[in-house]
Amino acid sequence: MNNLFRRLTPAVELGAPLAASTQQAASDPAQSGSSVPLPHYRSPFAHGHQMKRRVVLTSFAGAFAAWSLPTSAQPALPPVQVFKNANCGCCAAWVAHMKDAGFGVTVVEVDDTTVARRKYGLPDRFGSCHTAVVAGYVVEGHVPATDVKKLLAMKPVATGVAVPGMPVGSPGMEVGSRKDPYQVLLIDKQGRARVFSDYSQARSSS
Ligand SMILES: [Cu+2]
Repeated sequence: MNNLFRRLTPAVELGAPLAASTQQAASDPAQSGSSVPLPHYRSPFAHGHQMKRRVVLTSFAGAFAAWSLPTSAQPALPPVQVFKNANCGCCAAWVAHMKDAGFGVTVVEVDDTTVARRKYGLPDRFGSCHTAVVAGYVVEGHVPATDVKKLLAMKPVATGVAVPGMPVGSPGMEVGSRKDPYQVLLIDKQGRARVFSDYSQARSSS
């Protein structure tokens, strides 16, 4: 974003029209930072705040155009590989939850997810119904996508995160409005756990 912003600035200073500057960014992957074409974009500032100066207007337009790229074009989310049993319904629901959150998910159907869990070094006591791998981390069980994004942002030295068991109300384990308390655990390389996110405020209504 900063690079794009900086690269657009010279054109702004030369007084390049807004449309030309924006199209240039769109047609040049190196400028836009992506091979996906930018959608036609109109800055809300053009109408909302009636900024007089083209310099400001064009700079914001460039920044917002890059920011408003489709999710698939954003470099932030690495692919997720999920090991699950073909008959696991709540696993499929969690996969859908991750896709809804913008992750690209590859599913590997296996008879026993324990094999993958052990292969990637997550102790069985933190086990759940499916094991996922993303950016070198294990994501075990019904971990909310927001916590996976938090993990990817924090980049801790760890094996991964886990929601042991299958708590009702966690993503993919919805049963009506019932929400049982649970915690997302961060598992370090020695197999020790600490609380990564606490959903114990959740209340069971049944
Ligand atoms: Cu499950």
